[in-house]
Amino acid sequence: MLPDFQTTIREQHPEKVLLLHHWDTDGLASAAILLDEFARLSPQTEAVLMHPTINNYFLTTSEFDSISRLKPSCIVCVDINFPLDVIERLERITTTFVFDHHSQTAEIHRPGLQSTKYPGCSMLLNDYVMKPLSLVSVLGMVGDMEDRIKSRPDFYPQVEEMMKEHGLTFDQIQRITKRIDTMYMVGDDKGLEYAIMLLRKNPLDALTDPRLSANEQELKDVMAKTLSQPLQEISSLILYMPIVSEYSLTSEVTRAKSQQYPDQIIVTDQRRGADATLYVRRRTAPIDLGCVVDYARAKGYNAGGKPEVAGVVLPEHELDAFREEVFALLKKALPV
Ligand SMILES: [Mn+2]
Repeated sequence: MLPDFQTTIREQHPEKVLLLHHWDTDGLASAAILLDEFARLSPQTEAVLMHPTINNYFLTTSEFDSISRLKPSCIVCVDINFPLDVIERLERITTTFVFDHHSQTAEIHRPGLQSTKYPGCSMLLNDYVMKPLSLVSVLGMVGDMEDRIKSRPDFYPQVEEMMKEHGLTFDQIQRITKRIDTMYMVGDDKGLEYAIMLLRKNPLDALTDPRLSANEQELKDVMAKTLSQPLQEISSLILYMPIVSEYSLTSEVTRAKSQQYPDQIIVTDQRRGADATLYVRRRTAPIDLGCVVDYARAKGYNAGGKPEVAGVVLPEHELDAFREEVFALLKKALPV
């Protein structure tokens, strides 16, 4: 029997819990829900927030070392599709719970809850803790799915319910997620915790928060300049664009381009020091991008995603060769 998360918190009142969360809106909303849960079930428990280095879907040796030194009673991972070996290494430190909706964690059968049925981890957690629906719980799935959430008859009614309750349009809800996402995009590590606290207090504050406004302003010109670049046509179904910026733009640029070209597969990449990130996203193209994740992992790279998106982190000097391999892989997997 796997240990039950709520029972563990409620009955054992762990002294210190490490909460490892993803850096996007879904990860931050999920962390906010869990912090509320700790406060409710075991107020004496100290919850320590931590996230992997932005863009890394793994932990570095020094991050593992600081986790060991922290001596947490248990670890909770939310919305990060860590490879199994990372989870196993965490389990060697202490009991680890995993709450996730990514396909890479779907079959790992760990304490917590893993289910790909959910379009957002925040919604998965909301159901898990059996709380009444909240704005925070729908924000994660709007952040992850954007307007595609409208085509989920099993989950869009929950978004509509929150729109009604808070007098918001869908665009305003989406705007909250976009503004929250600026924190990781500008690389503001401390700001992630600030955003979690803002979500716990009142997610509507995100619409006017000055710190988020400053981020948004900062990113506006960079994004516009990047998005105005032409895409390179690799084939009729594959479009590619390299991104050059000091900010993390791959995910956001790829989303925007995918919206603009819904029938094509968008491939982007960005170099950051010794590493590079490669992103692939599709909307209607009949392909499960898990094939890119599997391929990258077989090469020893860190990779994760869902059927419609794949993200890979790899050594910068291997990017050019790997990108060509991804193009070949996509061409082979697509129907002619
Ligand atoms: Mn997510």
